[in-house]
Amino acid sequence: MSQYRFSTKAIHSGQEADSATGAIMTPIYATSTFVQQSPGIHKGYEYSRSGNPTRTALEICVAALEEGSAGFAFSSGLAAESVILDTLESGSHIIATDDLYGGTFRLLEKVKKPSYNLEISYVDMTQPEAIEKVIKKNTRMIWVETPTNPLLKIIDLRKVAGIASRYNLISVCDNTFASPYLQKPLGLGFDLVVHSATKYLNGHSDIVAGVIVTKKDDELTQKIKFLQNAVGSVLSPFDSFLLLRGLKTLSVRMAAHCQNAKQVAGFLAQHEKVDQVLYPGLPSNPYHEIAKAQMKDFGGMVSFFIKGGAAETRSFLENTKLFALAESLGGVESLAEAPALMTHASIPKEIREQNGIYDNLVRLSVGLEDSEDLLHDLEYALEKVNSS
Ligand code: P1T
Repeated sequence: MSQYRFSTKAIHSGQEADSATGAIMTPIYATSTFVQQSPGIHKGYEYSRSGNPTRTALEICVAALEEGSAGFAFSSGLAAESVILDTLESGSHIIATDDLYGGTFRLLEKVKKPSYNLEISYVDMTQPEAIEKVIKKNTRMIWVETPTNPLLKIIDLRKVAGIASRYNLISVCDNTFASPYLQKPLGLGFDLVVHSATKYLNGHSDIVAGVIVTKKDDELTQKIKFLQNAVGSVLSPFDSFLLLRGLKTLSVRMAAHCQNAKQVAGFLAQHEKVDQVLYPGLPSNPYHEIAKAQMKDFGGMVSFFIKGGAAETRSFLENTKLFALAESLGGVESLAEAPALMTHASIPKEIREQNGIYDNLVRLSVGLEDSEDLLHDLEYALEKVNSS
C-alpha cells in the first residue's frame, strides 16, 4: 500500500474484501473471543481486548495515513494519551506545550503528576529554544500540540524533533487539529503521533475514539502494544467500523473544511465587533510562514476575540443558529464554544489568562455547510451582541 497516495490509502489500507463472503466493507466482528483449534493455535485472534479484526483494519489504515509503523486504537483520545504517559518511569520530567486541550492538562496535572510523580514544564514552543532551557537529567518526553487548542499557535515540528533527538527524548505530537491530511509529524522526525479520533479522523461526531501511531517497530512500539492490552482501554468493533468509514472521506472533508475556514476567518477579520482573529491562514498571523512550510493547508479551526467580555461571548454563542454551541470539533457540522467557560475550564483561571485564554475568546469548528450560510449565521449573531 505504501506506493499509493493519501486518498487511496484512506479507502484501501488494511481493508480487503471479506474472505468468507466477499463483503467489500470490513465486517464488524462483534465478538469478545475467538475459538482456538488447540490451546495457543488459532487464526491470529484470541480475545478482542488483545486484538479484533475490525480494529486491526482501522489500525493499519491510520498507520498508513500517518506514514508510521503501527497504529493503536483506544476508547478516547485521553485513553490514548494516558497509555503514552504510562510508558514513562515514575519521576520522569515532561516538557509540554503551554497551550493544550484542557483535558490533556487535567490528565497531566491531576492524574499522572500524583500517580506517577511526574514533573511537567509548560513551555511556549513557538520559541523552540525555550525547550532546551528546561531540559533536566530526568527529562524523558516532549509533548506538542500544533495547531494548539484553542489559540491555534503553530510550532515548528522539525525544530522540536531535532531537539528531542539531540537529547534522546521521546517526541509526541497531538495531531488532532491538523489530521494527517494536513501534517505528518512522523515524517518530520517525531516518534509518536496521538489523536483524538473523535474529531477530524472520524468527522461525523458520532463516536469518541483515540489513536496512537508509532514511527518505527522499536521498543517503544512494543511497550504501547503491551499497554494497549494490559490497560485495556481499546476501541470497540462498532466504533472501529465507524472510524474506518469516516477515514475514507478524510481528504475531501479536510479540503472543504479548510476552504470554509478561510472564508470565515476573512469575514471575521474585517468585522467591527471582532477584536482579533487567530487563524494561521491569514497572512498577518505570526505563524503563517511556519504553517505554510509544514502544513498542506491551514485547517478548519478559527478562534477569535470578540470585543467585550463574558457577556458578549455568551450573547454571540446564544444567537448562532447553524454553529451549534457545543464542545468538540472536526465534524461535518459547525460548532462554536467559549474555551474559558467550556473546553478549558479545567485549567485554573490565572494559568488560562497567562496563556492568553480570556473570557472573550470564541473557538469555531468550521463545518461543511455552504460558506454563505455560515457567514450569514455569524453576521446575525454578531449583530445581536450588545443589542440582545
Ligand atoms: O475527547 P477525547 O477523544 O478523549 O480527546 C481528547 C483531546 C485530545 N487532544 C486534543 C487536541 C483535543 O482537542 C481533545 C479533545 N478536545 C475537545 C473535546 C475539545 O472540544 O477541544
